[in-house]
Amino acid sequence: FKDAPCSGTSLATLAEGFEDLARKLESGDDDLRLDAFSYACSLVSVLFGCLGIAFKFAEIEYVSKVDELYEASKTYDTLKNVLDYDVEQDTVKKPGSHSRHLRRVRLGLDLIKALFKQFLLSNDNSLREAASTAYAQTCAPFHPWAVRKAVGAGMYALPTREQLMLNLNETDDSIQKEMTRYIIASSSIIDYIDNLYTSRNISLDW
Ligand code: 1PZ
Repeated sequence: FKDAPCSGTSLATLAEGFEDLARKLESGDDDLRLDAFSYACSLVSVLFGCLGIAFKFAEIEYVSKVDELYEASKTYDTLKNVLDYDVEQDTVKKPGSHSRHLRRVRLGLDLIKALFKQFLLSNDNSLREAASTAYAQTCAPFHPWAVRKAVGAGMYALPTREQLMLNLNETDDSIQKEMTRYIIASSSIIDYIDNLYTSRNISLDW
């Protein structure tokens, strides 16, 4: 995943990646390819460099799951193939299964979406409120106590809003534009993934 074509900032590349996926769905292709999906997910990496050392474990956690899904794309063409295989084997929620990884990566995409939304709602120079709210809305309900505690502690080490914009090489206007693009595009991908589970009678309470 190292050589992403870069037409603008990395945040623009991230937004583009998810818009590409969303366009595929819009054009009536409802069988998303796993390689294309994991490529878009890998573009999130731009954010990790900006978060500081406290979130190194979030990076390791997220990246290893995306990498594993990319490896799986050599065996399974599409997201549906992954779900169908795990349903058949009764391994959807099994630790380490592709369907479980997909669910976890989807949590990460939703966290970023919520974070961008909070970022756009407030002018606070500290990102702690925005990040805490986003985490509470998305991942926290599915994380054990120890993980929630560690994330809470890491929130004190976040960069400021100004530092984040500087790191991402964005202005007030451009960051608003790119975050909005990601929020819209990722929403349809998140809904699509949720539907893969619910349409197979798998609840989303895990
Ligand atoms: C400025 C932005 C600040 C946002 C900070 C939010 C940080 C969230 C940190 C999340 C840490 C996840 C730690 C590990 C969780 C694991 O217990 C679970 C279960 O894994 P399994 O049992 O299936 O092996 N893993 C997950 O839920 C994956 C969630 C990935 C979240 C990655 C964060 C992505 C992006 C943040 C970047 C802005």
